[in-house]
Amino acid sequence: MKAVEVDVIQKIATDLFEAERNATEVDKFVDQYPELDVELGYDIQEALIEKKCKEENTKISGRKLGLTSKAKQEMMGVHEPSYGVLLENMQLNEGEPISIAPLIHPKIEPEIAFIFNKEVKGPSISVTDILDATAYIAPAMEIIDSRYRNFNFTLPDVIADNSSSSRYIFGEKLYKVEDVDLRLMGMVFKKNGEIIATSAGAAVMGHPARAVAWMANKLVERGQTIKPGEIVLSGALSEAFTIEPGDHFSVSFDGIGSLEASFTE
Ligand code: 0L1
Ligand code: MG
Repeated sequence: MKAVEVDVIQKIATDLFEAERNATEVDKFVDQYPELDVELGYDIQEALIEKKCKEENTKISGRKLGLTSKAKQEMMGVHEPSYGVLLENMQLNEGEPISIAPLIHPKIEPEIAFIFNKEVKGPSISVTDILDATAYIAPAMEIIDSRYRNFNFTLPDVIADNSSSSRYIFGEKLYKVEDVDLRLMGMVFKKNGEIIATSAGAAVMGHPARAVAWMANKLVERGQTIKPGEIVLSGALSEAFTIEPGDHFSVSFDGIGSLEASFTE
């Protein structure tokens, strides 16, 4: 890697780290750094995660998929999904009120959590390989919070920003993956008691495990794998909804129960 690239990686990672810490927005970087492509985006994401682990004294707990639905890809003008890293200090506990004060402009989306008990190492990972390595699944919600002004970014920008990761929560009760059909599994998402979205697992790349397989096959290009004990969030089954203080969201899935989250100032 050229010295100038190393400088760009560290500069953008530091700007994104500070933006999150101070809850301030930044402008997308691609205009300033035309060399910013998907690969450089993942280099920056890695540098950002390394910095967060060190300065926030936390550890990697898993991964997340982003931009997995065609609708979201079209909305954001991108042509492929992205992945990001989950850290232990991003996990929220079921039932605890969640303060949005430290966040910039948070949104919430319904997802499925996969909990792995075997390593998954690409290439050529299939849906079946993902299901075989999955110990449990659970209903989940992801709180995303892009550090970019008005969620305005390109694919390399959002990858650098750890795919807008902020917080995540999944149900304490875990379910065996073989007991459900993830593709056909229905989902109802409610805000303050009103239904705001309905969907099924197939909204995530035709099958939520296909999204996870895509990621496993991408990870190996960077010498990485999904590790036993890690959690992977599938990608959203609906659009993301803005969170306001006082909001209460619930997600219910056919066969794997439900999960609730309440937000405060
Ligand atoms: O988890 C997601 O799908 C978010 C990925 C990044 C796109 C966004 O911030 O909306
Ligand atoms: Mg998500």
